[in-house]
Amino acid sequence: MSINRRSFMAASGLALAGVSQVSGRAAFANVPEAPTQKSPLMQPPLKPTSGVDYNPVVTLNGWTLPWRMKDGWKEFHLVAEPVIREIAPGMKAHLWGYNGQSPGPTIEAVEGDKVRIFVSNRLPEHTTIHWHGQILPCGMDGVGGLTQPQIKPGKTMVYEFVLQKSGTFMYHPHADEMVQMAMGMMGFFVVHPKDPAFMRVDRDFVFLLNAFDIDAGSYVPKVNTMLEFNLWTWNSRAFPGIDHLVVAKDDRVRIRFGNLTMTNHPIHMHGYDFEVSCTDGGWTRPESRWPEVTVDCAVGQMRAFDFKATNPGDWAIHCHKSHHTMNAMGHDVKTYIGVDKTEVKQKIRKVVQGYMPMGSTGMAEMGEMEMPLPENTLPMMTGFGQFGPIEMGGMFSVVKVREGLARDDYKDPGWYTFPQGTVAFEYDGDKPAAPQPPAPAAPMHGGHKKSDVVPNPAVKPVTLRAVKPRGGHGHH
Ligand SMILES: [Cu+2]
Repeated sequence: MSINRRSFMAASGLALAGVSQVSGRAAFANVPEAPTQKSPLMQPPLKPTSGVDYNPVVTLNGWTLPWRMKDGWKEFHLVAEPVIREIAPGMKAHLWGYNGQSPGPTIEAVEGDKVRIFVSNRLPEHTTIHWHGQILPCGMDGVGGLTQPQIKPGKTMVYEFVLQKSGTFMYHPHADEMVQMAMGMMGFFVVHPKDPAFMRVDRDFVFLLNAFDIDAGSYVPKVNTMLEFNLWTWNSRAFPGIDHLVVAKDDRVRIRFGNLTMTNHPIHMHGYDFEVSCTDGGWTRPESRWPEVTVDCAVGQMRAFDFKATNPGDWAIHCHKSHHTMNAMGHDVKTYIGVDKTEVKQKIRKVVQGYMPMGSTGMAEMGEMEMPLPENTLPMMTGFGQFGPIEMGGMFSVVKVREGLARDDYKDPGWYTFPQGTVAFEYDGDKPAAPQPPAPAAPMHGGHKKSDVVPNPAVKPVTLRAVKPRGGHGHH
């Protein structure tokens, strides 16, 4: 693990003053180290070495914050600070985050734990942290002005609470929220059950849905944007920069996410049906669950779904809003489908050298186009799979289910090897199994007009029956 340790005390002589102001406990010998993470790639899960056993989560393109035990308290140290985050290879953003990254590190603990979280502020303005979903004393809730004074630049404050229940939580500032969340300040917080067998899974992935508005060629998000974001990200990463979710066949798998953007995201996974097992309010009751293949996550919500990985393959997982699987530029491109742009093109070329009209037959051509982009800008549709361009961006990744992976093996296994004869194939006119186009003038009341139908031994005759609509709710 590439964690650089540093002593925050060495860097800030103000830390202890802040501590004693808030908690009244001047007796701390020191604050815990605040590890930082520079790599934007998934770090191995942090296994518990003492106390209750649990299966640690894996943070897509992220890491888990180490802690120390001190007199029965699990102590963590978050440092709010400016960070540089690679959104995907080829683009870096200047964000705010925690301990070197946006999002901040995942906090993991166990139901019943006493946690003490030091928060040091290295931002140019004050901040706080709200522990979204946690049941805690009001004064630990982190709402600046309402439940505590804000944490001034250079100061450290301490939050202490007992983890009342297990589940899926997150943390984020409750101070100058619009700016601080638009800049990427957030993190995941998982509390494992006291009973190691309860709701246990073999692989447990977590990520936060976030969004940025970064102009082509620039580095800093526009913080006043309300709706027109141009980068839709998971853990501040856009496809093809998002880690794949690597799973061994027959694993019990959980995928958890929380939404800190300004709009909802229907998260869709291919190849499986699944059930929502947990929200930020707690575990769902078994009798409340129903099968889904898409689960909507509204603003400020969290969802976790579970499935058994019985079906090997490379399965897409993505937001189902198609604008959210595009990178920047997507919304500025005009619709040209069906337009003959020859004349327009010549006129524009007189003004803009090398102008290339796009999309008169659709925009798929952009998936493989190599065109000059402004500095620090991701292509709108990108990424290559084993069959060609994937034509995606934004909130898209791949669940890779493979046979024979070792228990903690999260390495990218490469593209799926499809068993022979299981991939959609081109019709070449000689293969009898390919479907026939429907007969154009087939009567609607049973049977085919014999003269129109080409007999095909592989296709069973179909009887079409027109059903009269019944109005109202007469559908069954
Ligand atoms: Cu979305």
